[in-house]
Amino acid sequence: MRVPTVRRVNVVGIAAIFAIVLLGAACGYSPSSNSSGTTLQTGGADAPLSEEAAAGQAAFDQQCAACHTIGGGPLVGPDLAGITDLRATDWLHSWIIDPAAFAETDPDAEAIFTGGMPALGLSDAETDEVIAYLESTSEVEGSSAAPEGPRDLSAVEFDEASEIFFNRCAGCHGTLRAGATGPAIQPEDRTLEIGTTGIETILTKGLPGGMPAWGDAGILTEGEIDLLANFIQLDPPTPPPLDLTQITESWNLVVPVADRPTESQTARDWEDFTGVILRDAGQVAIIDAGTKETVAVIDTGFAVHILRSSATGRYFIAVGRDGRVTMIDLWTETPEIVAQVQGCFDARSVEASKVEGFEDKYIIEGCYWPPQYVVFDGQTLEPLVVHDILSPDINGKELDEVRVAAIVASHFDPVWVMGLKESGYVGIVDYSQPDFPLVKKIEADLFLHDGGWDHTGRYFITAANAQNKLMVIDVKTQELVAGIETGKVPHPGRGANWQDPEFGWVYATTHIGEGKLTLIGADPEGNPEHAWKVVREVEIPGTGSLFLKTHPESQWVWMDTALSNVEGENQQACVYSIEKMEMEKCFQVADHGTVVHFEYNKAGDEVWISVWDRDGEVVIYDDETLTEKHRITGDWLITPTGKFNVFNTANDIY
Ligand code: DHE
Repeated sequence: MRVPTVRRVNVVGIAAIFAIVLLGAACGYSPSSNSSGTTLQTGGADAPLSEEAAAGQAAFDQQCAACHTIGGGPLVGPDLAGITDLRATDWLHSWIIDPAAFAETDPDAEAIFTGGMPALGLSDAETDEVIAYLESTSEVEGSSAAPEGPRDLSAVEFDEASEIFFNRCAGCHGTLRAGATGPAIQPEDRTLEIGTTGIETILTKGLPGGMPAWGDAGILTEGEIDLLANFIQLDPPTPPPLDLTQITESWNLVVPVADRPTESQTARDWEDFTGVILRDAGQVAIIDAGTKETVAVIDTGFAVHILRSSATGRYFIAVGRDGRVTMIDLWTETPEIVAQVQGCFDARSVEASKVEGFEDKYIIEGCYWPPQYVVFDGQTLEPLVVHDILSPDINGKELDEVRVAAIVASHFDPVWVMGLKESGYVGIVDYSQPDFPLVKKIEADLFLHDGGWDHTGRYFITAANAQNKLMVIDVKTQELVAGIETGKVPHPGRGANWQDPEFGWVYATTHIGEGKLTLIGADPEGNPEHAWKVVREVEIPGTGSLFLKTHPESQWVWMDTALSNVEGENQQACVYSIEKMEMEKCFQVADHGTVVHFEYNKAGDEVWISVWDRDGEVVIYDDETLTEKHRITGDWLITPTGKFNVFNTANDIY
């Protein structure tokens, strides 16, 4: 019998919600005990189970019981009582092995396949064992009992549940629960059907592919799971708007421009500072990449997500999940906050104006909620304008929620380019025009997430992760030039650019949904025959990759497998050789936490890697020899995630 892999969820929680996208409300992982309280019969009429059926029962408990009961009524999936009378063994076998593939060949399977049930990765023998177990329960009667609906929540409980939802669920499922990276979980089309017990089971035990086991991982208490299970069967609260007046009220100009130094006051090479996000501490550590000394640890607010650099590199701009933007001056003797403002209630992206003549002039923040972007003064963060981005999607479907995903700043034109997640458009904002209008909306695909520039800075390449595609936008002509299927749930971060010995310039992504590095041709002028086509696919030992990185000086490409469910795989880094055009090696970076995200120093001869843990570390490797050079540790290094070198971030080097 296959030993089920240990289901591991980041102690830091939020990361794992990425992978919900893989399966939507798919089934597979289950409680080892019948904690859902449903009737799980074992063999009917007291008959002892055969060895095969007993093995099948264990597999059923592990892989199926989070979604199915036998006689306990429907959960996420149907009650399977009597299933072996209804379907032939061969049919069941093909279905369990790979429902999606089977649905393509069998009309009955096609008629019932909703996309929810995943291939469980069972072998033929294991599948036969599960079927033997199902046969052993053939006398169990199905239940038509309707799932238990929600109880009323008091106002205090409702508020508490809203906050838990915002912190743990909204990032993937959407504030209004319409789905994006994760599936839609609105009452009418999902959660009432699953019912309280089913939802509690899922929240406790998780689902394969990444829905975190919030309960088993000790992140949510039983009480919180009870609140959440009821809350998501009730209509979502309408989140409030945030207009320019309110945003301006939140604005805090800590150090006016006149009081700031006119030249750098530090003897250090501030262009080689690396900002490290300390996610759960709500802080940013600024480390001198030359000396490895920590220059400052700055409070930036709740779950800070990314840093970007102003065009000159003088300012770091942080954005947190609470929508707060923080501007940090690196020219003071010790880096310090000079301005702060809250442009959104929920946000993931921020960027500076970068074209000549507009250096350090403006900042844009993209909101997850409300559906808007906000432009600020690039020296003071004074709010200048707010623009609504709510619209129907590219297929004409009306939407209540559109979130701004990645934003990049062109180095050639006075524009910001941003992915509009739910609507599937790439928007172009012209910051040379009064009022900073959205001048163009280019149809791309659903749901846009992260992305970056090609090596020339002309093409914006972004993941449409629900379509398993990279979308390529020519920012010069403001047109979509390609949509390329790369693999299951591409997640490039900003991506990586290098010259492949055979295909010339390429752009690459890894994937959350499969262990694969995919290279696409990215040289339409020099190598037009390969442009915007998959030119190379390289297996990565481990799935759930979030980030990859290289540098013009490097012969390597580094990648993580941060969301792998296989014990230990989430603590490895893998290195691809550009020269040999193959994976060089994967190795353990740490024996704790989750290994995630890479950044080079300014010279491009060191790679910095985060060990995302309460006892966090930043491990620095020599990029030539691939050997460990330095390890930054300390009580203060709490949950390090993204790292951003000033020079590389200002110049979009990746
Ligand atoms: Fe991120 C980039 C959204 C979870 C670390 N993340 C981005 C971007 C978006 C985004 C839209 C691109 C910004 C840009 O370029 O302008 N991230 C989301 C989510 O919606 C999601 C899935 C769930 C959530 O609720 O936040 C999510 N992200 C995570 C994490 O769990 C990570 C690993 C840790 C954390 O901070 O919560 C994480 N995201 C990062 C990092 C980047 C990022 C480090 C920047 C990568 C880079 O090299 O530029």
